[in-house]
Order: sequence, then C-alpha cells, then structure tokens
Amino acid sequence: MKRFFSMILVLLGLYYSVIAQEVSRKEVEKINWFKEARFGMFVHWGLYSILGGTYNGRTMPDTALANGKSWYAEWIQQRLEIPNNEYQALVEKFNPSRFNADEWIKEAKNAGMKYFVITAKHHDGFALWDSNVSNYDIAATPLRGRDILGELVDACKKYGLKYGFYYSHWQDWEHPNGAIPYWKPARKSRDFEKYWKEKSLPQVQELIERYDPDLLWFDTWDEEAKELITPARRDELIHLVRKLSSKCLINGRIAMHDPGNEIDFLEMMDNAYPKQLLDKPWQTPATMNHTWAWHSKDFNWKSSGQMLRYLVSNASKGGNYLLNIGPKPDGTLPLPAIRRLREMGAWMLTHGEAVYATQPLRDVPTNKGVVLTHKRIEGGQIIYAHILDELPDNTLKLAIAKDKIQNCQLVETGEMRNVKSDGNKGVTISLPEKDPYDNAIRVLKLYVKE
Ligand code: JFZ
Repeated sequence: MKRFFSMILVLLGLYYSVIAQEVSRKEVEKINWFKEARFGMFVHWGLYSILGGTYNGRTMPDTALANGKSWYAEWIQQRLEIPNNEYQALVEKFNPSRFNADEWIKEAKNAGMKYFVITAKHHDGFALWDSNVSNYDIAATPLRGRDILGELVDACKKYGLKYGFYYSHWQDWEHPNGAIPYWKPARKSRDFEKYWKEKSLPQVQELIERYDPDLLWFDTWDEEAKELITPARRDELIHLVRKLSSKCLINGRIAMHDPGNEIDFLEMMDNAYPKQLLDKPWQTPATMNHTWAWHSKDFNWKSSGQMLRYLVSNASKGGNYLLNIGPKPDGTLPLPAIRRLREMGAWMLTHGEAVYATQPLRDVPTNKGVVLTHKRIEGGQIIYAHILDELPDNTLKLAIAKDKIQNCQLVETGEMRNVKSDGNKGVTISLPEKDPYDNAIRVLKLYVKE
C-alpha cells in the first residue's frame, strides 16, 4: 500500500513538472514570432484623419500658437486648440467609403511585413470599434454597422499576419478624467481613477475579448505619465491582459518611465535607432514622413532606400521596424506610401532570408557602413553582410578566418564571389561593379564552418 502511494506521488510530481515546463515553454514561444518578424505595419487612423493637419485655415505646425510646433496630425485637437464640441462633431464626417481591409493588408503582406498594428483608440478618445463602454465610437459615424477592426483582423488572418492594437490608456481627451497634455492643468490621480475604471480598463478588455490580438501597443512618454500611470496601475493593466489572453504581447510604453519586468518588448522613441544590442526584444516605431496620421501638407517623405537601411540596421541589432502609414479620410493609403511599401517589398522579396529570423552577430569587425546578421545551421552558420554604403575599392573586409569560409555569394543573384585572405586573421571580398543608378542594398552570404 505504502509503495502504491509513493508511486502515485512520483507520478503526480512528474505530471506537474511536465505542466510547469509546458507553461514556461509557452511563455517563451509567444514572443518568438515577434523576434523573427523584423518588419511590421503601423496605422494611425481616426477622426483626425478627416482634417489632414489643417483646421479653420490653420495648418500644423503653427508656431503662432504656444504649443503648435508639431507635425503630428493626430494631435490636431490640442495643437490647434479645437474646442471639444467642434472636434467631436467630426464623428458625423467619418465616412471612408473606399476603405478596403483586404487591400491594406495585401499591401502590408507584399511589402514583407509580418504584423499589423492600428490605432483602436488614440489620445482623442475615439474608438474605432463599436464599444459598449463609450458612445464616442464608430457607431456614432456614418459607418455604423461596419466592424472595421474585425475586417482588418480577418484580412490579417487570411494573409498570415499577426495583429494588434494601439490603445491610448493614459491620454484621453474625451473622458472628463482622462490625461491631457502637460500644458493644461494636470488631472488628479483620484479623478483619473474614474477614467481608468470606467473607460481604459473596460475598453482594453473589450478589445481582447472581441478580437484576440497578438499584441497591445500602449503609449506613454517620459516622466510626464508618472503621477497617473503608477506601478500599481501599470501592473493592474498588465494583469488584466494576462488574465484574458495567453498570447497577447505588451510593449514597454505601457510605462516608458518605469516599464518593470513584466512587459514583453521594448519600444524605442519615435524614429530612434539604438546603437547597441539590448537585453529584451525591441522595435522602433517609425514614420515615412513627419506625421503619423494623414497630413495633406507633409511632403517630407523618406526614401525607401533610407527606410530599408533603418530596417536592416535594426535587424542587425536584434530589433524590429514598425513602419507607419496615415491613411486618408476616404480609407485609401497615400500613393507616396504605397510606392515606398512596394519598393521595400521588392527588396524584401529577394533579400528576406537575410533579415527574417536572423540574429545579431557580435564582435566581427567589418567595414563602416556594413551591418551583419546571421543564422545558425548544422555544423556552422550563415553570415549575411549588408552593404549599406559604397565600399572603398568596392571591397568588403571581414574578420573571419579564410579556412572557415566554405563559399560566398550575392544573395539576390546567387553569383559566387572570391574570398581572399587579407594576410592577417580576416578576408577581403570584392564586389562586382554596379550600375551607378542602383541604390539597393547588396548582401553577401557566407557559409562559415564551426
Ligand atoms: C506618441 C503619440 O503621442 C503620437 O501621436 C504617436 O502615436 C506616437 C507613435 O506615439 O508620441 C510620442 C511618444 C513618445 C515620444 C514621442 C512621441 N517620446 O518618447 O519621445
């Protein structure tokens, strides 16, 4: 009998250790897609898109106003001091008759993007889904009856993209107790609690229960959020997300001033590119021009070559690139944005293997203007050298011993290149002459033995 019980105990012990392993394996796995994805689409779309950066004859930035120095068109209500009732009346005008979720997500897919994040609610407080918690939502617009977030989620599933929502959990300019910009009288924590319990937490719950997102993108910046987004509130929100979803990732901007240890990945500042490797997975949210939301007079478009260089440099440091689009009020994507997506997608089509699911490579000196990624394979590794700038003598230098390199080729064409010892501990590889008008990033692929 005794033996029987100890057998049972041993079996139970085994069972629970297997379960525990299973749980921690899941924890690790849920971030894996993010670590491999490298490239995602961000979308800022809401009532502000209707105005496109201009209201009543004033265009952003408008330096005649004390706080008017911003291009961010989604901030128009505050930057151009539009009264609440006037701004909120925009709900009547939100009628994107040409919106087609399939077309958006197909563009993202063809650009080589692996995930999609849209502003479910930005600082203005307007919800892009039919919310039970607030009437300031899509159901108050001519689009009532349509579930545009649902349509986007379905398209993401169809094209195999992960998806998530930007949710402004701190700033909310509609709820009387939500946070407002620093140049206005600050909300008291006691009052903010009402907004927190009445709108912020319940809407996050709605988003998870209705759409089952792969990530939530919360937003704060610096010390300004400290008084209202306390560690207790931060943890309350994290626990809510964890309770409702076993897969949903949480970004560091949930409390930029003090993200704690429970978040899943770090969010850089806007258009900020770290120089060093980081401990946690991370991404840079980036704009194609100055603004996030549609701004009809922001012509400061970056080139696709420049943006690919940001993407590849981030990949070489283990980070992702979340590239933003501000769709127009009719629901279409701006043509300059589509052109850039397609150019980037064309490069990703031929060079994706050097970007997705690669890792940073430490301590291998090479030329300035060259970044490296690598992949482990049986018996060794593949190293990718991304050549971002012109090289002196059109020749790459790499500190890898020659006898370890099995072969070297250009990724796009497969053309083999000769590897020469540099007479020291490294090699040199000369590149073919290139068409002077071609500014694409060339990538060399090296098979390297252990
Ligand atoms: C925030 C938003 O205010 C903005 O509208 C946009 O959604 C962007 C993605 O995020 O803007 C920020 C947030 C953080 C910093 C700057 C702008 N920051 O930390 O420097």
